Amino acid sequence: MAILTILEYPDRRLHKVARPVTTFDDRLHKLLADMTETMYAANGVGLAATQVDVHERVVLLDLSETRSELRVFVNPTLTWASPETAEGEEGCLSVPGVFDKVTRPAKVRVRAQDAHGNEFELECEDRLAVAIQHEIDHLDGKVFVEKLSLLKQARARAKLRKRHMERQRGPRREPAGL
Ligand code: GNR
Ligand code: NI
Repeated sequence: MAILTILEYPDRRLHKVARPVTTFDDRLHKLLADMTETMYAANGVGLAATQVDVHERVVLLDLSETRSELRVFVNPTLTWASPETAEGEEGCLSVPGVFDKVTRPAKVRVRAQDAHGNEFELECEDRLAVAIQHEIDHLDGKVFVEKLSLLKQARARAKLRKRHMERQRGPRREPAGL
């Protein structure tokens, strides 16, 4: 197992559209193991392969308090979305430090395959509905900040660029005195 590097916004690789998985082999299982370790190490409730620069349609979720209810979604698609919407606070491991409200369909039905290629369908509401839609967006090259106003998007980019700069060269200090 290995902890993978999570891409951070703004990064053009976060906008690549992921390809469907066609082979449920050891290579996929190694990716799932590495993504699982990466998601838990980062304390995320979900992770899409796009975020670790693997552009295949693979998503993990674990919404449990105890981090013991891992769900694997390979090739997930929404088969239904409720006309009713709900507003929820979202964050993203690829946009650290930015949290904001996003409006999405309140309930969705998701069709996906498990690690062995077996199909299943799941009805999702509440946090599960938010999280699975957030992750499927990643596979389609979309990051949640793109649902915010242009002003908030610009602020998020500025905040992340500052963070990246400071990480490279160390934080700038205010001049001493006065
Ligand atoms: O850890 C995460 N928390 C979260 C909170 C509200 C809505 C969506 C999420 S997903 C996020 C992990 C992540 O970035 N997945 O892509
Ligand atoms: Ni995310």
